[in-house]
Amino acid sequence: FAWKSIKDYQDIKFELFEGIAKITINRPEVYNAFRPETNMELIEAMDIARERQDIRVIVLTGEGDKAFCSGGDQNVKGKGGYVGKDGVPRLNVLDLHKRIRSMPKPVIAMVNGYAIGGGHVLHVVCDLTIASDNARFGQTGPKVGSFDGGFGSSYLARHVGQKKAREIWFLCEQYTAEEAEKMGMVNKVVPLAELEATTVAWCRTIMKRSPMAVRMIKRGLNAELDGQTGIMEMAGDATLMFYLMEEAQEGKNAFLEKRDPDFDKYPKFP
Ligand code: 1HA
Repeated sequence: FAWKSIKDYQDIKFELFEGIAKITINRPEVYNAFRPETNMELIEAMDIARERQDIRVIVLTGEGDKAFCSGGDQNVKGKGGYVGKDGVPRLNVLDLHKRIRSMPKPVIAMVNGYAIGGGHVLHVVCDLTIASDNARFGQTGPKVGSFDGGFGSSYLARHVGQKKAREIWFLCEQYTAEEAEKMGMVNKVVPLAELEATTVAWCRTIMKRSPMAVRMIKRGLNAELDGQTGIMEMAGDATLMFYLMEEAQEGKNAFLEKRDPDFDKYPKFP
């Protein structure tokens, strides 16, 4: 596939092909572990992908054939978070989770190897996961002095059930791609050589569907778990659709024309 760079970064690659944005964590020497700068770049790329009209689907992956992402970079873990070049400790991968969750376009994890710790949470947060047969999945928090009680546990439990989620977190074992698929946290497993082609094929199918319908389904599925924030995001999209109706335009036009709005002419659906 003829991926074209959208923007150059230090820790990630950000590329486009057809309507697909591919974001690749590019730190293979640490199995694509993230440091604060990595997350800042990922967040910026997600924001650009959200805005751009020529992007319909986002694919998140890791460089090489060893790892998707191995979580927070243990070399820079300090007191209070992962320490960036500015000396400030941060847990800013949580801001990335929020971006993926709120993204009005599907985000697909293309898992090409280890998805471990905070790297496992990243695939959990994505809308879909397509994995290569060499991929391995697992949490490590309670083994290495961390935990993610946010989406990394509650949303995981929605995928695999409460008992399995507790097993994954309490034992910190690794699971094969096949086991992860059986558990319901992976959509499809393919040989590594077919991973990208399969992912692009899935993206192409999604891009044939109605973007607004896909967006509203994502909002609806999120809302159940995301409380007030989930309802707010779904309501925001309802407002967006209302603004597309003549009835909403009439309210604004009447205000600008200093007259009473005439809403009687619009249909009242039963
Ligand atoms: O829990 C959170 C958060 C919670 C709340 C809010 C924010 C959070 C943000 C982050 C996190 C976390 O991510 S905690 C979990 C951190 N990650 C880990 O515990 C995974 C550590 N890595 C491993 O367990 C293993 O490396 C592995 C299962 C992925 C692969 O094992 P393998 O095949 O035996 O390879 P290994 O030799 O261990 O790793 C290859 C190279 O990659 C090593 O470097 P080298 O000795 O060749 O120079 C290894 O040090 C490096 N590497 C792997 N993972 C990391 C790493 N370097 C830094 N950080 C890593 N996470």
